[in-house]
Amino acid sequence: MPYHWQSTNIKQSGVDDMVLLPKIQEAAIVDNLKKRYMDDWIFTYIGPVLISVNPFKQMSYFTDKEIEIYQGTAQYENPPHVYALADNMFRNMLIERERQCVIISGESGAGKTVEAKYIMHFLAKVSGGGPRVQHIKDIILESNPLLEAFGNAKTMRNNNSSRFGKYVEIEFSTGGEPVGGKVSNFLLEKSRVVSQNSNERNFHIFYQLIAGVDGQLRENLGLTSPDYYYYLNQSGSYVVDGVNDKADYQETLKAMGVMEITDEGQMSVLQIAAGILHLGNISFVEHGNYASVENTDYLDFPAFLLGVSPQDVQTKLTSRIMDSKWGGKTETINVTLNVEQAAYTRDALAKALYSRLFDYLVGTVNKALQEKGTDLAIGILDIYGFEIFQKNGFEQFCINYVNEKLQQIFIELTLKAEQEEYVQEGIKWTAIDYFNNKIVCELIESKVPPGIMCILDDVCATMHAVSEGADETLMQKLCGAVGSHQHYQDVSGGFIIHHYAGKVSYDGDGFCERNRDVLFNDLVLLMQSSENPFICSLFPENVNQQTRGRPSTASNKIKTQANKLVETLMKCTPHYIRCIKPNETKKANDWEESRYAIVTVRHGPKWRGEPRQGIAHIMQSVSMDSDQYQLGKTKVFIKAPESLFLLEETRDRKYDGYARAIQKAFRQYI
Ligand code: AD9
Ligand code: MG
Repeated sequence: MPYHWQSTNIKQSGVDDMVLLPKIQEAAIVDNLKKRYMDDWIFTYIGPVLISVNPFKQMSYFTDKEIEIYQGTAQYENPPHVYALADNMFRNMLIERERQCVIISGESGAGKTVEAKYIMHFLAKVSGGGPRVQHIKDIILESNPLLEAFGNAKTMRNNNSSRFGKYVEIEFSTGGEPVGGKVSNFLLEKSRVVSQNSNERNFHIFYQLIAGVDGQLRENLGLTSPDYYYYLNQSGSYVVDGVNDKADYQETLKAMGVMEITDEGQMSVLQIAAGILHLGNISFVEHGNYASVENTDYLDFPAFLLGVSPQDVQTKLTSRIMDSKWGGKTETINVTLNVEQAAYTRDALAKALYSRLFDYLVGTVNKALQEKGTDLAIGILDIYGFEIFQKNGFEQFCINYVNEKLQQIFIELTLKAEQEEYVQEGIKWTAIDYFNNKIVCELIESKVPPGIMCILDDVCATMHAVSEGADETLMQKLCGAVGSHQHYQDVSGGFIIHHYAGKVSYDGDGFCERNRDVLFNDLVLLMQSSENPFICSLFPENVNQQTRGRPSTASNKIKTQANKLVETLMKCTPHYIRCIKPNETKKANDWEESRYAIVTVRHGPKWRGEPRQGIAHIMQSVSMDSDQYQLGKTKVFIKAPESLFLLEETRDRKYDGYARAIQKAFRQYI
């Protein structure tokens, strides 16, 4: 081990790379991780994949000193580290002249976002440049607090959970200076704006506003305490351990400044956020089968903040103009809404405002970055992990679909690379039986024969409005079309998908409505009538223009985005980080034994001599059975181990994509 590591007093036990374990089996892998974790070393390789176990405390080895140590060194020279991976991407990009990407996966709260930020930090530090380049770096780094303020929230599983997916591409000049970039965002969980589970919070920005704004502005925005607002008080959670909303508010303002959002623009952003809070406080009572606003005093503030008249807000939330076909003629009729429909309309407006505001903010980052279309780029994918809850709805369906697609890329890329390598290296190999999840992707997204999304779109298009029976019709149609698919199971009120990471039972309730995701014209017109040009600009659509063909649906959008992402990633040299959450307590030094079975394992060997002999020595010393590996011309190939990774998700299945990747592992030892 290089001298500088000895001087840090960090004791490292276990092996740096799981391929050095005598038998690459789940229990041994887990034990190795645990040992290292308990010695405060969170990183380990499993072949080309970097594993990071969330320490839930600040580690000492993320300073400028480590950045210096890892910069420009070969992977095996230092202990495994996210900086080693970042350095590898950076150098690979410059030397091979290839685009690079890193796919960061792992369950909620495992540390994906933290690792993504370390990578950005490393790249900003090691890449050179003058003032213009510094400005690009500032934008990239400051986009994090900005998008986290509006896109992250406290959930049961993570106090700073990303509620959107993000792919950040940093573009470089041929000399390795950041010159531009692009942020793509995926599927913001906008339902959180109007309701949250108990003990969870709404998006951070609302609490930041309440904690951070004072003086005249506080009065103008009508800010009181969080329990005053219906959109915040349903869950009963207001403060978060380790989060300082007041300080974060200042950080958000600073970040908006870096994105060159004018003072006026910033004021509009704050006004919309406050306006949403006040919108939520409009409640309705039944008035002879129709909804009326319970207390009209509550109309004034949201109307004021959104630049519209209180009367218009009242009308548009309690009635709707609809086209009615009668005797060959189309007439416009004004339909009065009941209490439930009025509350639904209010929430639809709040969600639309918020998601459009979020898209605007992502747009400001992109405008500031000015994508250049350079050949050299590093992409960082930080997306919400696979989700299995007690109750899984349309959001989980979309999130899990994106994860299926990522798994598919992993399989495609690692297998393709592996097989080419076997041929090059003259290795005899037989196909390893692994689960290719392509079949699950097809069940969801296929056009011919129609998959779940296609059938969902059909039902949404043929049922005139989202009526009570739409979800039931969907379940019947699904049963008829994909009922016999081996990864689909029909259950009362919903369906089960056998995902690569386990079975998930989806509740069909609300699928059609969430998929249609239409904003009624009345609401669009209301927002377009705003005195505030910024608010009008968030609603640019022309409601009088007939849309040709079917209107786009939410599933269509996520499918298009996911496939575009796949296309982008496939053009890059991929790198992988797998984040692991060692406990549910969010505490440091806590390794939940119950999560895995533990066995004892011997320490890995060290070799400083001639490579081929070294390999033989390693194999011997770890009692690797001779049928478990083959020597290639320049590499050693190891048979697929049981995978650690699925342990985290279902704990009982093979995850052969990773297993395949491990076979590449010995590269650095030769
Ligand atoms: V989610 O799918 O967005 O809900 P992530 O992104 O995987 O999730 P995140 O990076 O937000 O998890 O990490 C959760 C928390 O764990 C952080 O807020 C930190 O408090 C903690 N964490 C994670 N990684 C590290 C680390 N390398 N060092 C210290 C860490 N703390
Ligand atoms: Mg995250």
